[in-house]
Amino acid sequence: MTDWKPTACILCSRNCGLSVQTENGRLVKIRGDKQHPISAGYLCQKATRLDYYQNHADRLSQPLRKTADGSFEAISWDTAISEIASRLLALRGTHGKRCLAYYGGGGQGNHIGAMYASAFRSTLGIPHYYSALAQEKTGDFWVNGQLFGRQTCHITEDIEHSDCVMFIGTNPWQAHGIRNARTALKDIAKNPERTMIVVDPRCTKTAKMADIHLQLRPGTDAFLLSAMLAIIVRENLQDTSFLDQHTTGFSALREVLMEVPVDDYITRAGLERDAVQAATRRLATANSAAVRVDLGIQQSLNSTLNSYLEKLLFLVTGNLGKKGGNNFHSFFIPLIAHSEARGKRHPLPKTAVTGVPEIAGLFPPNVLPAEIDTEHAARTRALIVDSANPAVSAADTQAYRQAFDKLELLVVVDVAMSETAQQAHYVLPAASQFEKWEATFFNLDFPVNGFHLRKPLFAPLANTLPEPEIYQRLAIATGSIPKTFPLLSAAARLHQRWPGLGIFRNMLIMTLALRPRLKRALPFLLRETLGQTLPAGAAAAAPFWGASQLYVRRHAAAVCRTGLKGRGAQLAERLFERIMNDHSGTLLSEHQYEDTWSFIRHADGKVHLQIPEMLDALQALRDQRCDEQKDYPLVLIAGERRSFNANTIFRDPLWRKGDPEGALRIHPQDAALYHLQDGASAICESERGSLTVQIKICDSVRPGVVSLPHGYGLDYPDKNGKRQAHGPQINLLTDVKHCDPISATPFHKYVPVKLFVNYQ
Ligand SMILES: Nc1nc2c(c(=O)[nH]1)N[C@H]1C(S)=C(S)[C@@H](COP(=O)(O)OP(=O)(O)OC[C@H]3O[C@@H](n4cnc5c(=O)[nH]c(N)nc54)[C@H](O)[C@@H]3O)O[C@H]1N2
Ligand SMILES: Nc1nc2c(c(=O)[nH]1)N[C@H]1C(S)=C(S)[C@@H](COP(=O)(O)OP(=O)(O)OC[C@H]3O[C@@H](n4cnc5c(=O)[nH]c(N)nc54)[C@H](O)[C@@H]3O)O[C@H]1N2
Ligand code: SF4
Ligand SMILES: [Mo]
Repeated sequence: MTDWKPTACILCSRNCGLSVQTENGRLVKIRGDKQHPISAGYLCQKATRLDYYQNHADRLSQPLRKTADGSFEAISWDTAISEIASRLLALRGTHGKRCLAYYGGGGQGNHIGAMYASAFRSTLGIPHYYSALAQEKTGDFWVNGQLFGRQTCHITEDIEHSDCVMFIGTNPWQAHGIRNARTALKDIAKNPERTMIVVDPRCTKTAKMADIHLQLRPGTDAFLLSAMLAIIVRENLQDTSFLDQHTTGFSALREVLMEVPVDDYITRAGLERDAVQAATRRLATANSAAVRVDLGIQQSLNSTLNSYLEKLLFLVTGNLGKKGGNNFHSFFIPLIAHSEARGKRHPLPKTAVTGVPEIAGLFPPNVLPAEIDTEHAARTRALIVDSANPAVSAADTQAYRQAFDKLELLVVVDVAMSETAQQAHYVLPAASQFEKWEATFFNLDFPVNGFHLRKPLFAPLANTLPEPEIYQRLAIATGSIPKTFPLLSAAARLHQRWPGLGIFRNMLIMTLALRPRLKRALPFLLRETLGQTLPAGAAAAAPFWGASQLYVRRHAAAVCRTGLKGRGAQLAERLFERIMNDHSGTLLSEHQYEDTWSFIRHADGKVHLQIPEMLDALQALRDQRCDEQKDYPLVLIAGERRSFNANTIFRDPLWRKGDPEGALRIHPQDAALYHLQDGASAICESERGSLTVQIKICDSVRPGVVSLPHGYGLDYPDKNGKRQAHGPQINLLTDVKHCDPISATPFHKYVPVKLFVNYQ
């Protein structure tokens, strides 16, 4: 047994700080790290079983190459890198770079590698970047771009200080997503002065704690939210002085809202007027209110419109830019970009075959199969997948499987033999997140934001490499970057002796001015130069030196409020030093609420409420029918977060303490209607496919609604090495075509299905 060591949980975007004891390569004791600047000792039940991620029978321990008979053979790293590089170059040479694509880029806790993958993409010229984020949040990012001027203007919620919190389509008790969720929820629930409103078709643990639970029909949020906004303007509950001072376009919006048939929409949502009115008045009259949303509206019908309407709720009521309201936050490393056309020479990037536009620098997984599985000359022929398992986690498993078979080159970088890896031509084994320097870029907090650079707990499993090394080798082998940077390396050594003189910084500025193309290779360049002067093995963290310089340029006053002194480059050096030395994580910045306005990127500094596409969509709601489909009378919520699921991060089914089958939840009324007993096996069928499920009767779902967890259905070798799947692989039921018209995000939370007894 060793001392307690700091690290972080890698299972959700909160990345709580952990304090762990290790023994013989195992995580044996895990508790919350009180020193962590954001989570301060918090953790949930999933984190204590992290050793099932670190140690299991499916870990990869050598590079693999697919043979002619479909099996894998072990090869050396040198062979793997040089063969992959030459195949990428050959495909690019014959078909142009448009045939290249990349999917993934960091899961819930491993984003250092993503920075290097991004540099690899831009130096080699891979134009298509697909990400799970474009399976959930691109509608939201698109709306942010319209409202606030850039798709990178990202909103957070000051839940802890809020008098009234509205959760729409999210279950923070299970899914978290907000700081120390369970503590925050309990605090609201026990304080009679504070109100919690929950909008969810299921009576979740969060909904049970709410003052008002609006248990709407799935997929009808656009009706409910527009009815609430219409009540606000009809009852004159809007914050007029806020709207005058900070927004444009309210009168056009108001006109459309005045036309909303409130009672009809509330009925369509399956709700009562009194409850909706009470919730609306409470939200609009609270001293402070914050709206927090997630997949329940982002992966359901009208998802981009939903993202517009939920933001209008806090905008029209004047709850942006104040304590207890919604605010923008800083990014230490930007997770997303802003996609727009810049003149004729730089049109908005689109996918080569389906012509779907990029949003926030990302393309949607829902179109990838169509980009590959076609005879189109510009089709995708080579794909690199890293830290993702789209063969099961993207919509439409069948379409994905078939498309992957058509690829001329599929390379998977993973720690485990995922379903996607099983289809690959090359599998590259990465060191796990506890075997390398790592960090998360989900630093989305405001007013106080933090960053946690984690030291490895273990040596890498033999023959695995951290991603920065993998991408640097690939970049060198494809001739995309130089092997060494002698002048900058010399400057880095001088910087190590005299950090105050700015020698490295000045040399870097000069080098980039002379060779601007090297900007694309910046992470590689910093790792190879400054990185070599950092404490043992921490070279991959060198880009955070550059990030500190940029962060300080924009947020100096907020950085100083965390206790650091100095200005400009000197302050940046101190921030970087603190990041390198505080192994439990460190504060980045402490903003003031009024700083929110400086994040808006429209030239007039205002929020532009009038978005023509959204006002059209709002008006078109009137004619939208949400009737039941006769052949598939139930709505399946495909992808619930439960106590023991965590995306596809755990492969060993033993990690689950309960719910081994990932049961389908169904209301007693529906169970009786379809003759289904508790615990029985049933067939769940959609237009796209079918699955065997286990029935769990419970009254937490609305009648007509059933629910399955995501992250199940992964195969895992049994004692004899035979692979067996565990639980439902829900994306066998979803269809790539079933998605939002603007962002192409899937409707995972609205899958029409039927159920019948499984007699087998
Ligand atoms: N335990 C656990 N936690 C996780 C994860 C995990 O796998 N397991 N994954 C992480 C990830 S990647 C993400 S993105 C987040 C997601 O976090 P959440 O979005 O909070 O989680 P979900 O359970 O997918 O969906 C939230 C709620 O939406 C409701 N819902 C379904 N349909 C509708 C609808 O039509 N309208 C409304 N208003 N609500 C609806 C569901 O009943 C559910 O309670 O969770 C993160 N945290
Ligand atoms: N039907 C339905 N589908 C869904 C959802 C849903 O609610 N319903 N939710 C969606 C959402 S919100 C998300 S975020 C996605 C998540 O799905 P994915 O984007 O596929 O992400 P993960 O499941 O987190 O992928 C994890 C992969 O990363 C690997 N990995 C772990 N650590 C490392 C590492 O250090 N390096 C590398 N290279 N690999 C590593 C794991 O072994 C695993 O194969 O699923 C989506 N799919
Ligand atoms: S809240 Fe998320 S990051 Fe924190 S312990 Fe639970 S799963 Fe891990
Ligand atoms: Mo997600």
